[in-house]
Amino acid sequence: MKLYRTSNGNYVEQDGSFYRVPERSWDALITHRDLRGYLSSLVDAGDAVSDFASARIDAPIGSQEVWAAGVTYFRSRSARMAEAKDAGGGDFYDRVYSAERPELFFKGTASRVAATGSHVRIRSDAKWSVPEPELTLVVNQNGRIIGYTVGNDMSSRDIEGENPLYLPQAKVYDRSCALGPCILVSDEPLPATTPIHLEIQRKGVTAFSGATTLAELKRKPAALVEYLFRENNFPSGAYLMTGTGIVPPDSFTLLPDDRIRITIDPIGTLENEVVQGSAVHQA
Ligand code: DO4
Ligand code: MG
Repeated sequence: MKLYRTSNGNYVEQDGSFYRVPERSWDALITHRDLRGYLSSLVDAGDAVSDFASARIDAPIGSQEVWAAGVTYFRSRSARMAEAKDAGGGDFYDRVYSAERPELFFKGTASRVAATGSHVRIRSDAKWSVPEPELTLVVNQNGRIIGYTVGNDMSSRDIEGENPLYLPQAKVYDRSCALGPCILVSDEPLPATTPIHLEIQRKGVTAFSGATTLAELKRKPAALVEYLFRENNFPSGAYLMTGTGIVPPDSFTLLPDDRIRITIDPIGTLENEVVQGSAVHQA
């Protein structure tokens, strides 16, 4: 079952049919004591609607904070070590990859998050920008994973590589995060075979494509959530991006008008166009 937040309100989708969700508060849905049961009852009532197609899909987020885990794939560890070598920071990434405590950082709130079909941004003071395609956990107020969405942790690699202490500037800025298109509502862990695909189109041609699977994710999603909820309360729940396993070659940087497509099969495709500068602040 997939849950969508749209300009017409919330919908649940099952097997290609859409049903209206009377509960309009996204926070109330994420903190519902039995979200799956509630949505199933709407599907079972059988009142499919046809107006979903005319709605704009919004980012599936309310007042939740978005956090991110880093260096959870070997590919990410190697890329960060290389980019931070001159700054003497390479060793940190190696150490955090194998440490018991994961790297977790704050990524943003709804105002910085782009929906599918809207724009993500690259910084004007960055020369080396990449998307990071990441399975994103939807976690309720009790620390229980209730679903999954597709995430893009936009990153400025030159700023991050110059000094690891610049990480918040490399990672957190307007439209530096995209989530969507929906939440796959499920209490079950996703299989290790779950594929994650990234494709970047430039002027209609594929400029980069890559893939990984959850088998390459070094840490268990539940263990990442356990660390996030240590000493932190999230009364409306939280989103936790699980890190990237796909890093384009060092010669690659995003450019304005590039189209980024991230697909995680049981969830869907998150698609965004890239802009630079302040022209598009909120679409
Ligand atoms: O340590 C820097 C960020 C790592 C990250 O965002 C990732 O591995 O996905
Ligand atoms: Mg990342």
